[in-house]
Amino acid sequence: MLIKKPAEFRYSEITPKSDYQNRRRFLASVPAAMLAGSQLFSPRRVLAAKLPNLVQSPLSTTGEKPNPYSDVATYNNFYEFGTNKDQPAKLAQEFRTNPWTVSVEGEVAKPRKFSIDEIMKLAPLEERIYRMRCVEAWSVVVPWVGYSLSTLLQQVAPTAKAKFVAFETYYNRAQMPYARGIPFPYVEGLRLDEAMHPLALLTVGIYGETLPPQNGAPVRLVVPWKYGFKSIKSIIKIKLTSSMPPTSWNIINAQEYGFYSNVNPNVDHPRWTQASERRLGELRRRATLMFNGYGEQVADLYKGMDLQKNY
Ligand SMILES: Nc1nc2c(c(=O)[nH]1)N[C@H]1C(S)=C(S)[C@@H](COP(=O)(O)O)O[C@H]1N2
Ligand SMILES: [Mo]
Repeated sequence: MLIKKPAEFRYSEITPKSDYQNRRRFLASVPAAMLAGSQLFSPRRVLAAKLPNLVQSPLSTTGEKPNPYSDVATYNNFYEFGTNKDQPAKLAQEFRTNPWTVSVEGEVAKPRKFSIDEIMKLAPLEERIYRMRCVEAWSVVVPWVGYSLSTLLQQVAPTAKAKFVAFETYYNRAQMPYARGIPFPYVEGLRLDEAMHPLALLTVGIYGETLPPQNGAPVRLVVPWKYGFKSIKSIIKIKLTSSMPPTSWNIINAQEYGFYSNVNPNVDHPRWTQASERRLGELRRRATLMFNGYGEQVADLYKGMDLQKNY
């Protein structure tokens, strides 16, 4: 059998789909003699490559049809690569996501740096179909690939002092010359019990492939019951803390973006309604669901809290 087992899978060795396609196109146009000894084709970037041995997760949202790949990979918020939705798909293509290390540190007994290969191998990769609802009132359904963030956090043994989890995105002006609009690096945070909830997904792929750069390669968070901005991309640091960490959108405008940012049709954004949304590819607006439809699983996390105040 030629099928690679997960244990042999190397993020650093997979052939990027686009390199492969470019190579075929290029090879067809160049005389063979010119290619001898050429280093042109050693894959230095990973744009998207097939992930082996995916497990279908029972935590998928049932009955929802995923949007086409093109919706998910061309309509993005990733301010490191421009503030317009169509910019990341164009401007993130040279983003180097290999080698990549995620440091997990802070209030933990066993702080540790994980290479991206270690992250990919830590647990069986699951396909989970989740809704994502942006604070800007558009939504999308995506077959994400990953495993529960709790699996990673358990590896480092959080101490009794750990109450929150702070996340940080890689930032390098040289690679991100179009970064605009918000302070960088991008930071986000969750309460520890939110981060440990099985629905919080440490995400390494979409549609059975590695994440394309514009969707937050090589590793991002997806927190399906919160507005999209909580789902931080291209993570390099995860720090467990005793106090509530700062979050990028809250730093810029605390009136409009709170720490919790749970999807809530009853609490409007000061400048627009959160009661409805537009699913990419649809014309008629849909009613937005409390906790984005994940209330049965997550409402207990917020028992007794005033969600008008803790928005
Ligand atoms: N580092 C970083 N992460 C980010 C953002 C960003 O600008 N930078 N945008 C957020 C917002 S506002 C949304 S809606 C989602 C979009 O994820 P998607 O492009 O995969 O749909 O990413 C979130 N994560
Ligand atoms: Mo968003």
